[in-house]
Amino acid sequence: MGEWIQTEIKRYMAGPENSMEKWGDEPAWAEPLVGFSSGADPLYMFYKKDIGDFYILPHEFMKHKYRREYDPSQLTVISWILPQTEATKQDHRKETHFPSERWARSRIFGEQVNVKLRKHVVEILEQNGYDAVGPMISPIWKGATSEKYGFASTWSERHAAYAAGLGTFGLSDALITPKGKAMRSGSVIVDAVIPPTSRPYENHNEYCLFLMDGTCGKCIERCPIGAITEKGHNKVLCRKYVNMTRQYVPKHYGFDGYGCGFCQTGVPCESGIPKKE
Ligand code: B12
Ligand code: SF4
Ligand code: SF4
Repeated sequence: MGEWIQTEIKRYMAGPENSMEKWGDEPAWAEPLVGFSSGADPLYMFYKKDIGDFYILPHEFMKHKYRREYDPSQLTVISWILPQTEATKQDHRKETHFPSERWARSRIFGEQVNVKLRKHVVEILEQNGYDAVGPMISPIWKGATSEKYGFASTWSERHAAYAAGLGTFGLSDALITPKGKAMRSGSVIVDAVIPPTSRPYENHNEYCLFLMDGTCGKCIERCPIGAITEKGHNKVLCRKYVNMTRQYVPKHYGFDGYGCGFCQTGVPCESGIPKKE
C-alpha cells in the first residue's frame, strides 16, 4: 500500500496540476519524497507535550472528521516533501532582499498545488474504502502560540516529516531533507497500517552543520533582517520581514503574494544533506 500511495503522489505531481501558472507548463515542484509514520509513534505525544496542549494528534483529526474513535496504532501519517525546482532555486539564490518571482509563485500557486495534492490523496484513499484526513485542510487546523516555541499551530507538517524519516531541523528552523531544505511539505492521515519509514537519524538536529559541529552558519548571513543568529531563529522578526514583502510582490509580479526564504537557498543545505568540510 505504501508503494501504491508513493506512486500515486509522484504520478499526480508529474501531471498538469503541478503548475506555476506561468511560463507554459513549468512545474511548481520537483519530484516529491514520501515517507510514513505510525499514528501511535510516541513522537506525536511528545509534540503535544513539548509544543503545547493545543497540538492535535493523528487520531483526534480522524475522530473530528468521522465522529468515531480510532486506535492510533491502526493509523498512518503519510508525509511528503515538495522540493523547489532548479529554476526557482537558481533565481532565488541571486536575490538578497525581495523574493524572486518563482519563489513567490511557489509560495502561492505551489501551495495551492500542495492543497490539491492533500485533497487528491484523501479522495483516492476514500474511494478505496479508507478513512483519511489532511490535517492542514481540516477545519480544526489553526495557528497557535507555543509557550516554548512562539508561533506554531495545531499540526506541523515538518514535525510529521521528521517522524517519517524525511529530515531533521536546522539552525534556521527549516527541515533539512535528502533533497535539501528549499521545499514545502504536506501530510494526510489514513486508517491503514503502512510500515513506517526508518529514521536514519537519532538527533532532531543531526543534518545541520552548525548545530552539530559549530561550522557553516551560512543561513545567518543569508537572512536580510538578522532573524537567524547563533542562538537560532527569531520568528517575530522573520514574520515581520515576510509580511513586508506583501507590497513588493503585487507591485512587481502582478499577483497577491509574498515570501522570503533566503535562508533556504544559497546555503550548503539548500538541495541536500550538507557534508562536513
Ligand atoms: C507558523 C509558520 C511560520 C512562522 C513560524 C515558523 C516556525 N519555525 O514554526 C513564520 C511566519 C515565521 C514562518 C516563516 C516561514 N515559513 Co512557515 N509555516 C508556519 C506553519 C503554518 C506552522 C508551523 C508550526 O506549526 N510550527 C510548530 C513549531 C513548534 O515549530 P518549530 O518552532 O520550528 O519547532 C522546533 C521545535 O520543535 C524544536 N525541537 C526541540 N526539541 C525537539 C525534539 C524533536 C524530536 C523534534 C522533532 C523537534 C524539536 O525543533 C524545531 C525547529 O527548531 C507551517 C505549516 C505547518 N502547518 O507546518 C509553515 C512552514 C513551517 N513554513 C514554511 C516556509 C517555507 C516558510 C518561509 C520560507 C516563508 C516563505 N514561504 O517564503 C519562512 C521560513 C522561516 C524559517 N526560517 O523556517 C514551510 C517550511 C518548509 C521548510 N523548508 O522547512 C512550512 C512547513 C509550510 C509548508 N507547508 O511547507 N512560518
Ligand atoms: S545553512 Fe548551515 S547552519 Fe544553516 S541550517 Fe543549513 S547547515 Fe545549518
Ligand atoms: S525566511 Fe527570510 S526573514 Fe525569515 S529567517 Fe529566512 S531569510 Fe530570515
